[in-house]
Amino acid sequence: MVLKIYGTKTSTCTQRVLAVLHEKKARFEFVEIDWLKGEHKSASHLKLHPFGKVPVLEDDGFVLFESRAIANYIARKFAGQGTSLLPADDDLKARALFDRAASLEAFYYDPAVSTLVTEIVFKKAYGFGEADEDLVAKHAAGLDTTLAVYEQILSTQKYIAGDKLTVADLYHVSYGALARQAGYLETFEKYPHVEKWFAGLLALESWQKASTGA
Ligand SMILES: N[C@@H](CCC(=O)N[C@@H](CS)C(=O)NCC(=O)O)C(=O)O
Repeated sequence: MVLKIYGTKTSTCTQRVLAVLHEKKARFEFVEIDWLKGEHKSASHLKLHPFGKVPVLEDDGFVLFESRAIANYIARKFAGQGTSLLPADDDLKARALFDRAASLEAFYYDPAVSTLVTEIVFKKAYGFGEADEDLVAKHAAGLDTTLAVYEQILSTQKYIAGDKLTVADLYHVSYGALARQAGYLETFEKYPHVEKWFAGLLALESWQKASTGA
């Protein structure tokens, strides 16, 4: 049975998972959840995702929510095809560097970019009022501090977890792409290694497909 993704193609978290599926050249069925109709809060969707969000993976009766966990599951399930995307299980140091990259994304990068995008893009798009300028300033500074550290890391390795593309790189793309459009392109461009890394991610065919819903 082909695995199923319940998601919204325009959502950042769904695009994170789609990029991994395309990078792994995995077959999947996509079930669009229409936010405008409130389908993510329907009784049937709440059975799959108790927070009423997207995305959700369903694989032969196994149900999983949280986009990064889904990304890792896909990378392991399709280990024999497409780009590897995870360090070898028996490589202690590569796994530690992968865990560090995943933590950097979750605890430093994502809070900054997701707040900036929510305040500047989503609030306007969904009519939720004005951006909170104090929050924007705080997270703009947080993004700059984070990318300054990334610059050091990326000056000695090609990707955020080492010299190979991993799911940890792909975790970054969807919110980063929107943050760049929302006025923070210069924050990336200020750091040449970061800019080279991120431009490379944006150019991946997997990301092109994920971001255009192809
Ligand atoms: N940490 C979760 C976040 C899930 C999430 O917030 N999804 C958003 C789309 S990116 C959503 O469904 N928002 C609708 C809502 O919260 O009502 C993940 O990575 O899957």
